[in-house]
Amino acid sequence: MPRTPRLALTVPALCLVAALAGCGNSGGGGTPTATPTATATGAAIARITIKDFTFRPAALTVRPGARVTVVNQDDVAHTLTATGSKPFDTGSIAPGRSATFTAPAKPGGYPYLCTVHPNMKGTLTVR
Ligand SMILES: [Cu+2]
Repeated sequence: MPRTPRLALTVPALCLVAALAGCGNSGGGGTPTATPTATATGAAIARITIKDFTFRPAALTVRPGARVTVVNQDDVAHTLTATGSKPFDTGSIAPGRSATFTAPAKPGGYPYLCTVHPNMKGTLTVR
């Protein structure tokens, strides 16, 4: 069969590529595309990682109303809960999962802790 149209091969190949791209988007809720930075001053997305019962970084400065993603890399659940009137609180974050909260609009220092392990502490600074 010398006359097999080439299209028959290229079209399914394109479909496969599209399927793979879609798959990467919805697969397992894994890694955000944001580059990890220790301090996120002025950045739209800030990030705090919990590992070995420690908030990293323990002190982070963000803009008012910034979105802060908290990633739990431990094998137990943690929370990131502001003290006092709780202007932010992720609730329980399961092992290997992440949560996002919105930083307060009012500039200042906001101490927080893990309600499960109150010895875990950190401070979010808004300015
Ligand atoms: Cu904890």
